[in-house]
Amino acid sequence: MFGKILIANRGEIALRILRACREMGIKTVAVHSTADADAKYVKLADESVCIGPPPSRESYLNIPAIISAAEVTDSEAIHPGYGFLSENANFADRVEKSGFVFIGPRAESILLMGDKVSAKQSMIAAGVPCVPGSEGELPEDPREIVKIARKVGYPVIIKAAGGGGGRGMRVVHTEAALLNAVNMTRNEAGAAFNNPSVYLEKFLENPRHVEIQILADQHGNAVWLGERDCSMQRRHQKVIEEAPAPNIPRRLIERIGERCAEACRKINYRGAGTFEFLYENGEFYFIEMNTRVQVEHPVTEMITGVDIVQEQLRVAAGEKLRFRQRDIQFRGHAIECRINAEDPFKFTPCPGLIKNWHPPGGPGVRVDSHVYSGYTVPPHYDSMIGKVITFGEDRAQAMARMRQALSELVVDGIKTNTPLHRELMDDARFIEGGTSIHYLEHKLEQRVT
Ligand code: MV4
Repeated sequence: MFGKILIANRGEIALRILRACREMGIKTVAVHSTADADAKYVKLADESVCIGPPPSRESYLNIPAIISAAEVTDSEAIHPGYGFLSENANFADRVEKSGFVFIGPRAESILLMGDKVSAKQSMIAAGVPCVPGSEGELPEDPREIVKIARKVGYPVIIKAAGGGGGRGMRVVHTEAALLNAVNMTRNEAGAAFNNPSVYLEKFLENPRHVEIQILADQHGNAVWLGERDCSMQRRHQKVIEEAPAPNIPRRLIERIGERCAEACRKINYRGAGTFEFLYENGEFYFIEMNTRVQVEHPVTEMITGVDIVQEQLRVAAGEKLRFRQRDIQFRGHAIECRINAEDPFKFTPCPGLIKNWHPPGGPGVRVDSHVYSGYTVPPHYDSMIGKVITFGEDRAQAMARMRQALSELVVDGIKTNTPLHRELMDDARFIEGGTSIHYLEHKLEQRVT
């Protein structure tokens, strides 16, 4: 196992990685911008290095500064967390070429999944069900494009190969609008991702977002750790996640999970990863794969007992997975509420001084947060200040514990989205379970403020 690693991230995930290291006896190096000099995880780390001024571009995205920090501290490996450089194949490559281990997949896996056309092609080849559409990128010939769309049937969606996470997409309802939409998406994709390649899919009108967590080692072993329902979202930002996904037949999930694990073996994947699916009318359709640890990984940890960050460290160090699929047992239900420093009605960011922070506690309650009373949320980064996760023997108990946890949570001095979470825990449709990706946005439109 590594003796010392560098954590190339900030906020709650930096603290989460630090905790995993401490438990395993691994020394930690925190890197931080000048805005984060007083952060809790910086003080808790064995060493720290300032890597630049507040803007991410000059600090948390500054590849030479991060690699230099690893060199001067004699770190053996770099954990990228989520966001920032976590899915940057060039970073992974430069880390490894500089003699450090990148705690994540090989650069070529990041590249393969970063291009949504090659990702989808590799999943079709591996037997993972995908949304029907153009097999590969759309051709230049307009008549061919019209033919493909007719065969798929309207509505269709045009997506940029270099996009993902909701960027570079356009829904098309009629043949009259098709070619113009393809051209516009191509132009935007060329400018935004430096890659004009686009593909076409059947547009699913009211799906749920259900994803499968996997873990793979460097010895050809891969397991799936169940699914998460992340349908409660606004503008592609997840708000609540839960595991397992309510009201989906177990046999179906098991079949899909096995396919994902098998796909990992086929592409020689290493590390933690997430297969994103749309789920509609009893069918799963693969859309994208994420090659990083995700914000919502704790709900999977709660129902499996697996520490995903520790397993990332173990497989990166070359160890074999310590469990087989049959050793993975799912128990109970977990829900995560993302706590953001934002206006609960207008969703504008609200950085500033937290005068009082009282996190909840008690049985089945986990809080992953780096903040404390007297902490100032800087304006330069993501507004998420922490996550409240509850576990219960069943969904009703997890929700009851979340209601209690949210009623105990105090964040004084700044606005947060806690009132929205309290409202959602009493929402009849959410309580029923299985709301679609559009539910929250529709609900917010109707909300009188
Ligand atoms: C779709 C779709 C409907 N049909 N693809 C948005 C983010 C990106 N990961 C894929 N996205 C979508 N792809 C087809 N063929 C609807 C969405 C989508 C969405 C997906 C997951 C979570 C939230 C979403 C919000 C709007 C649209």
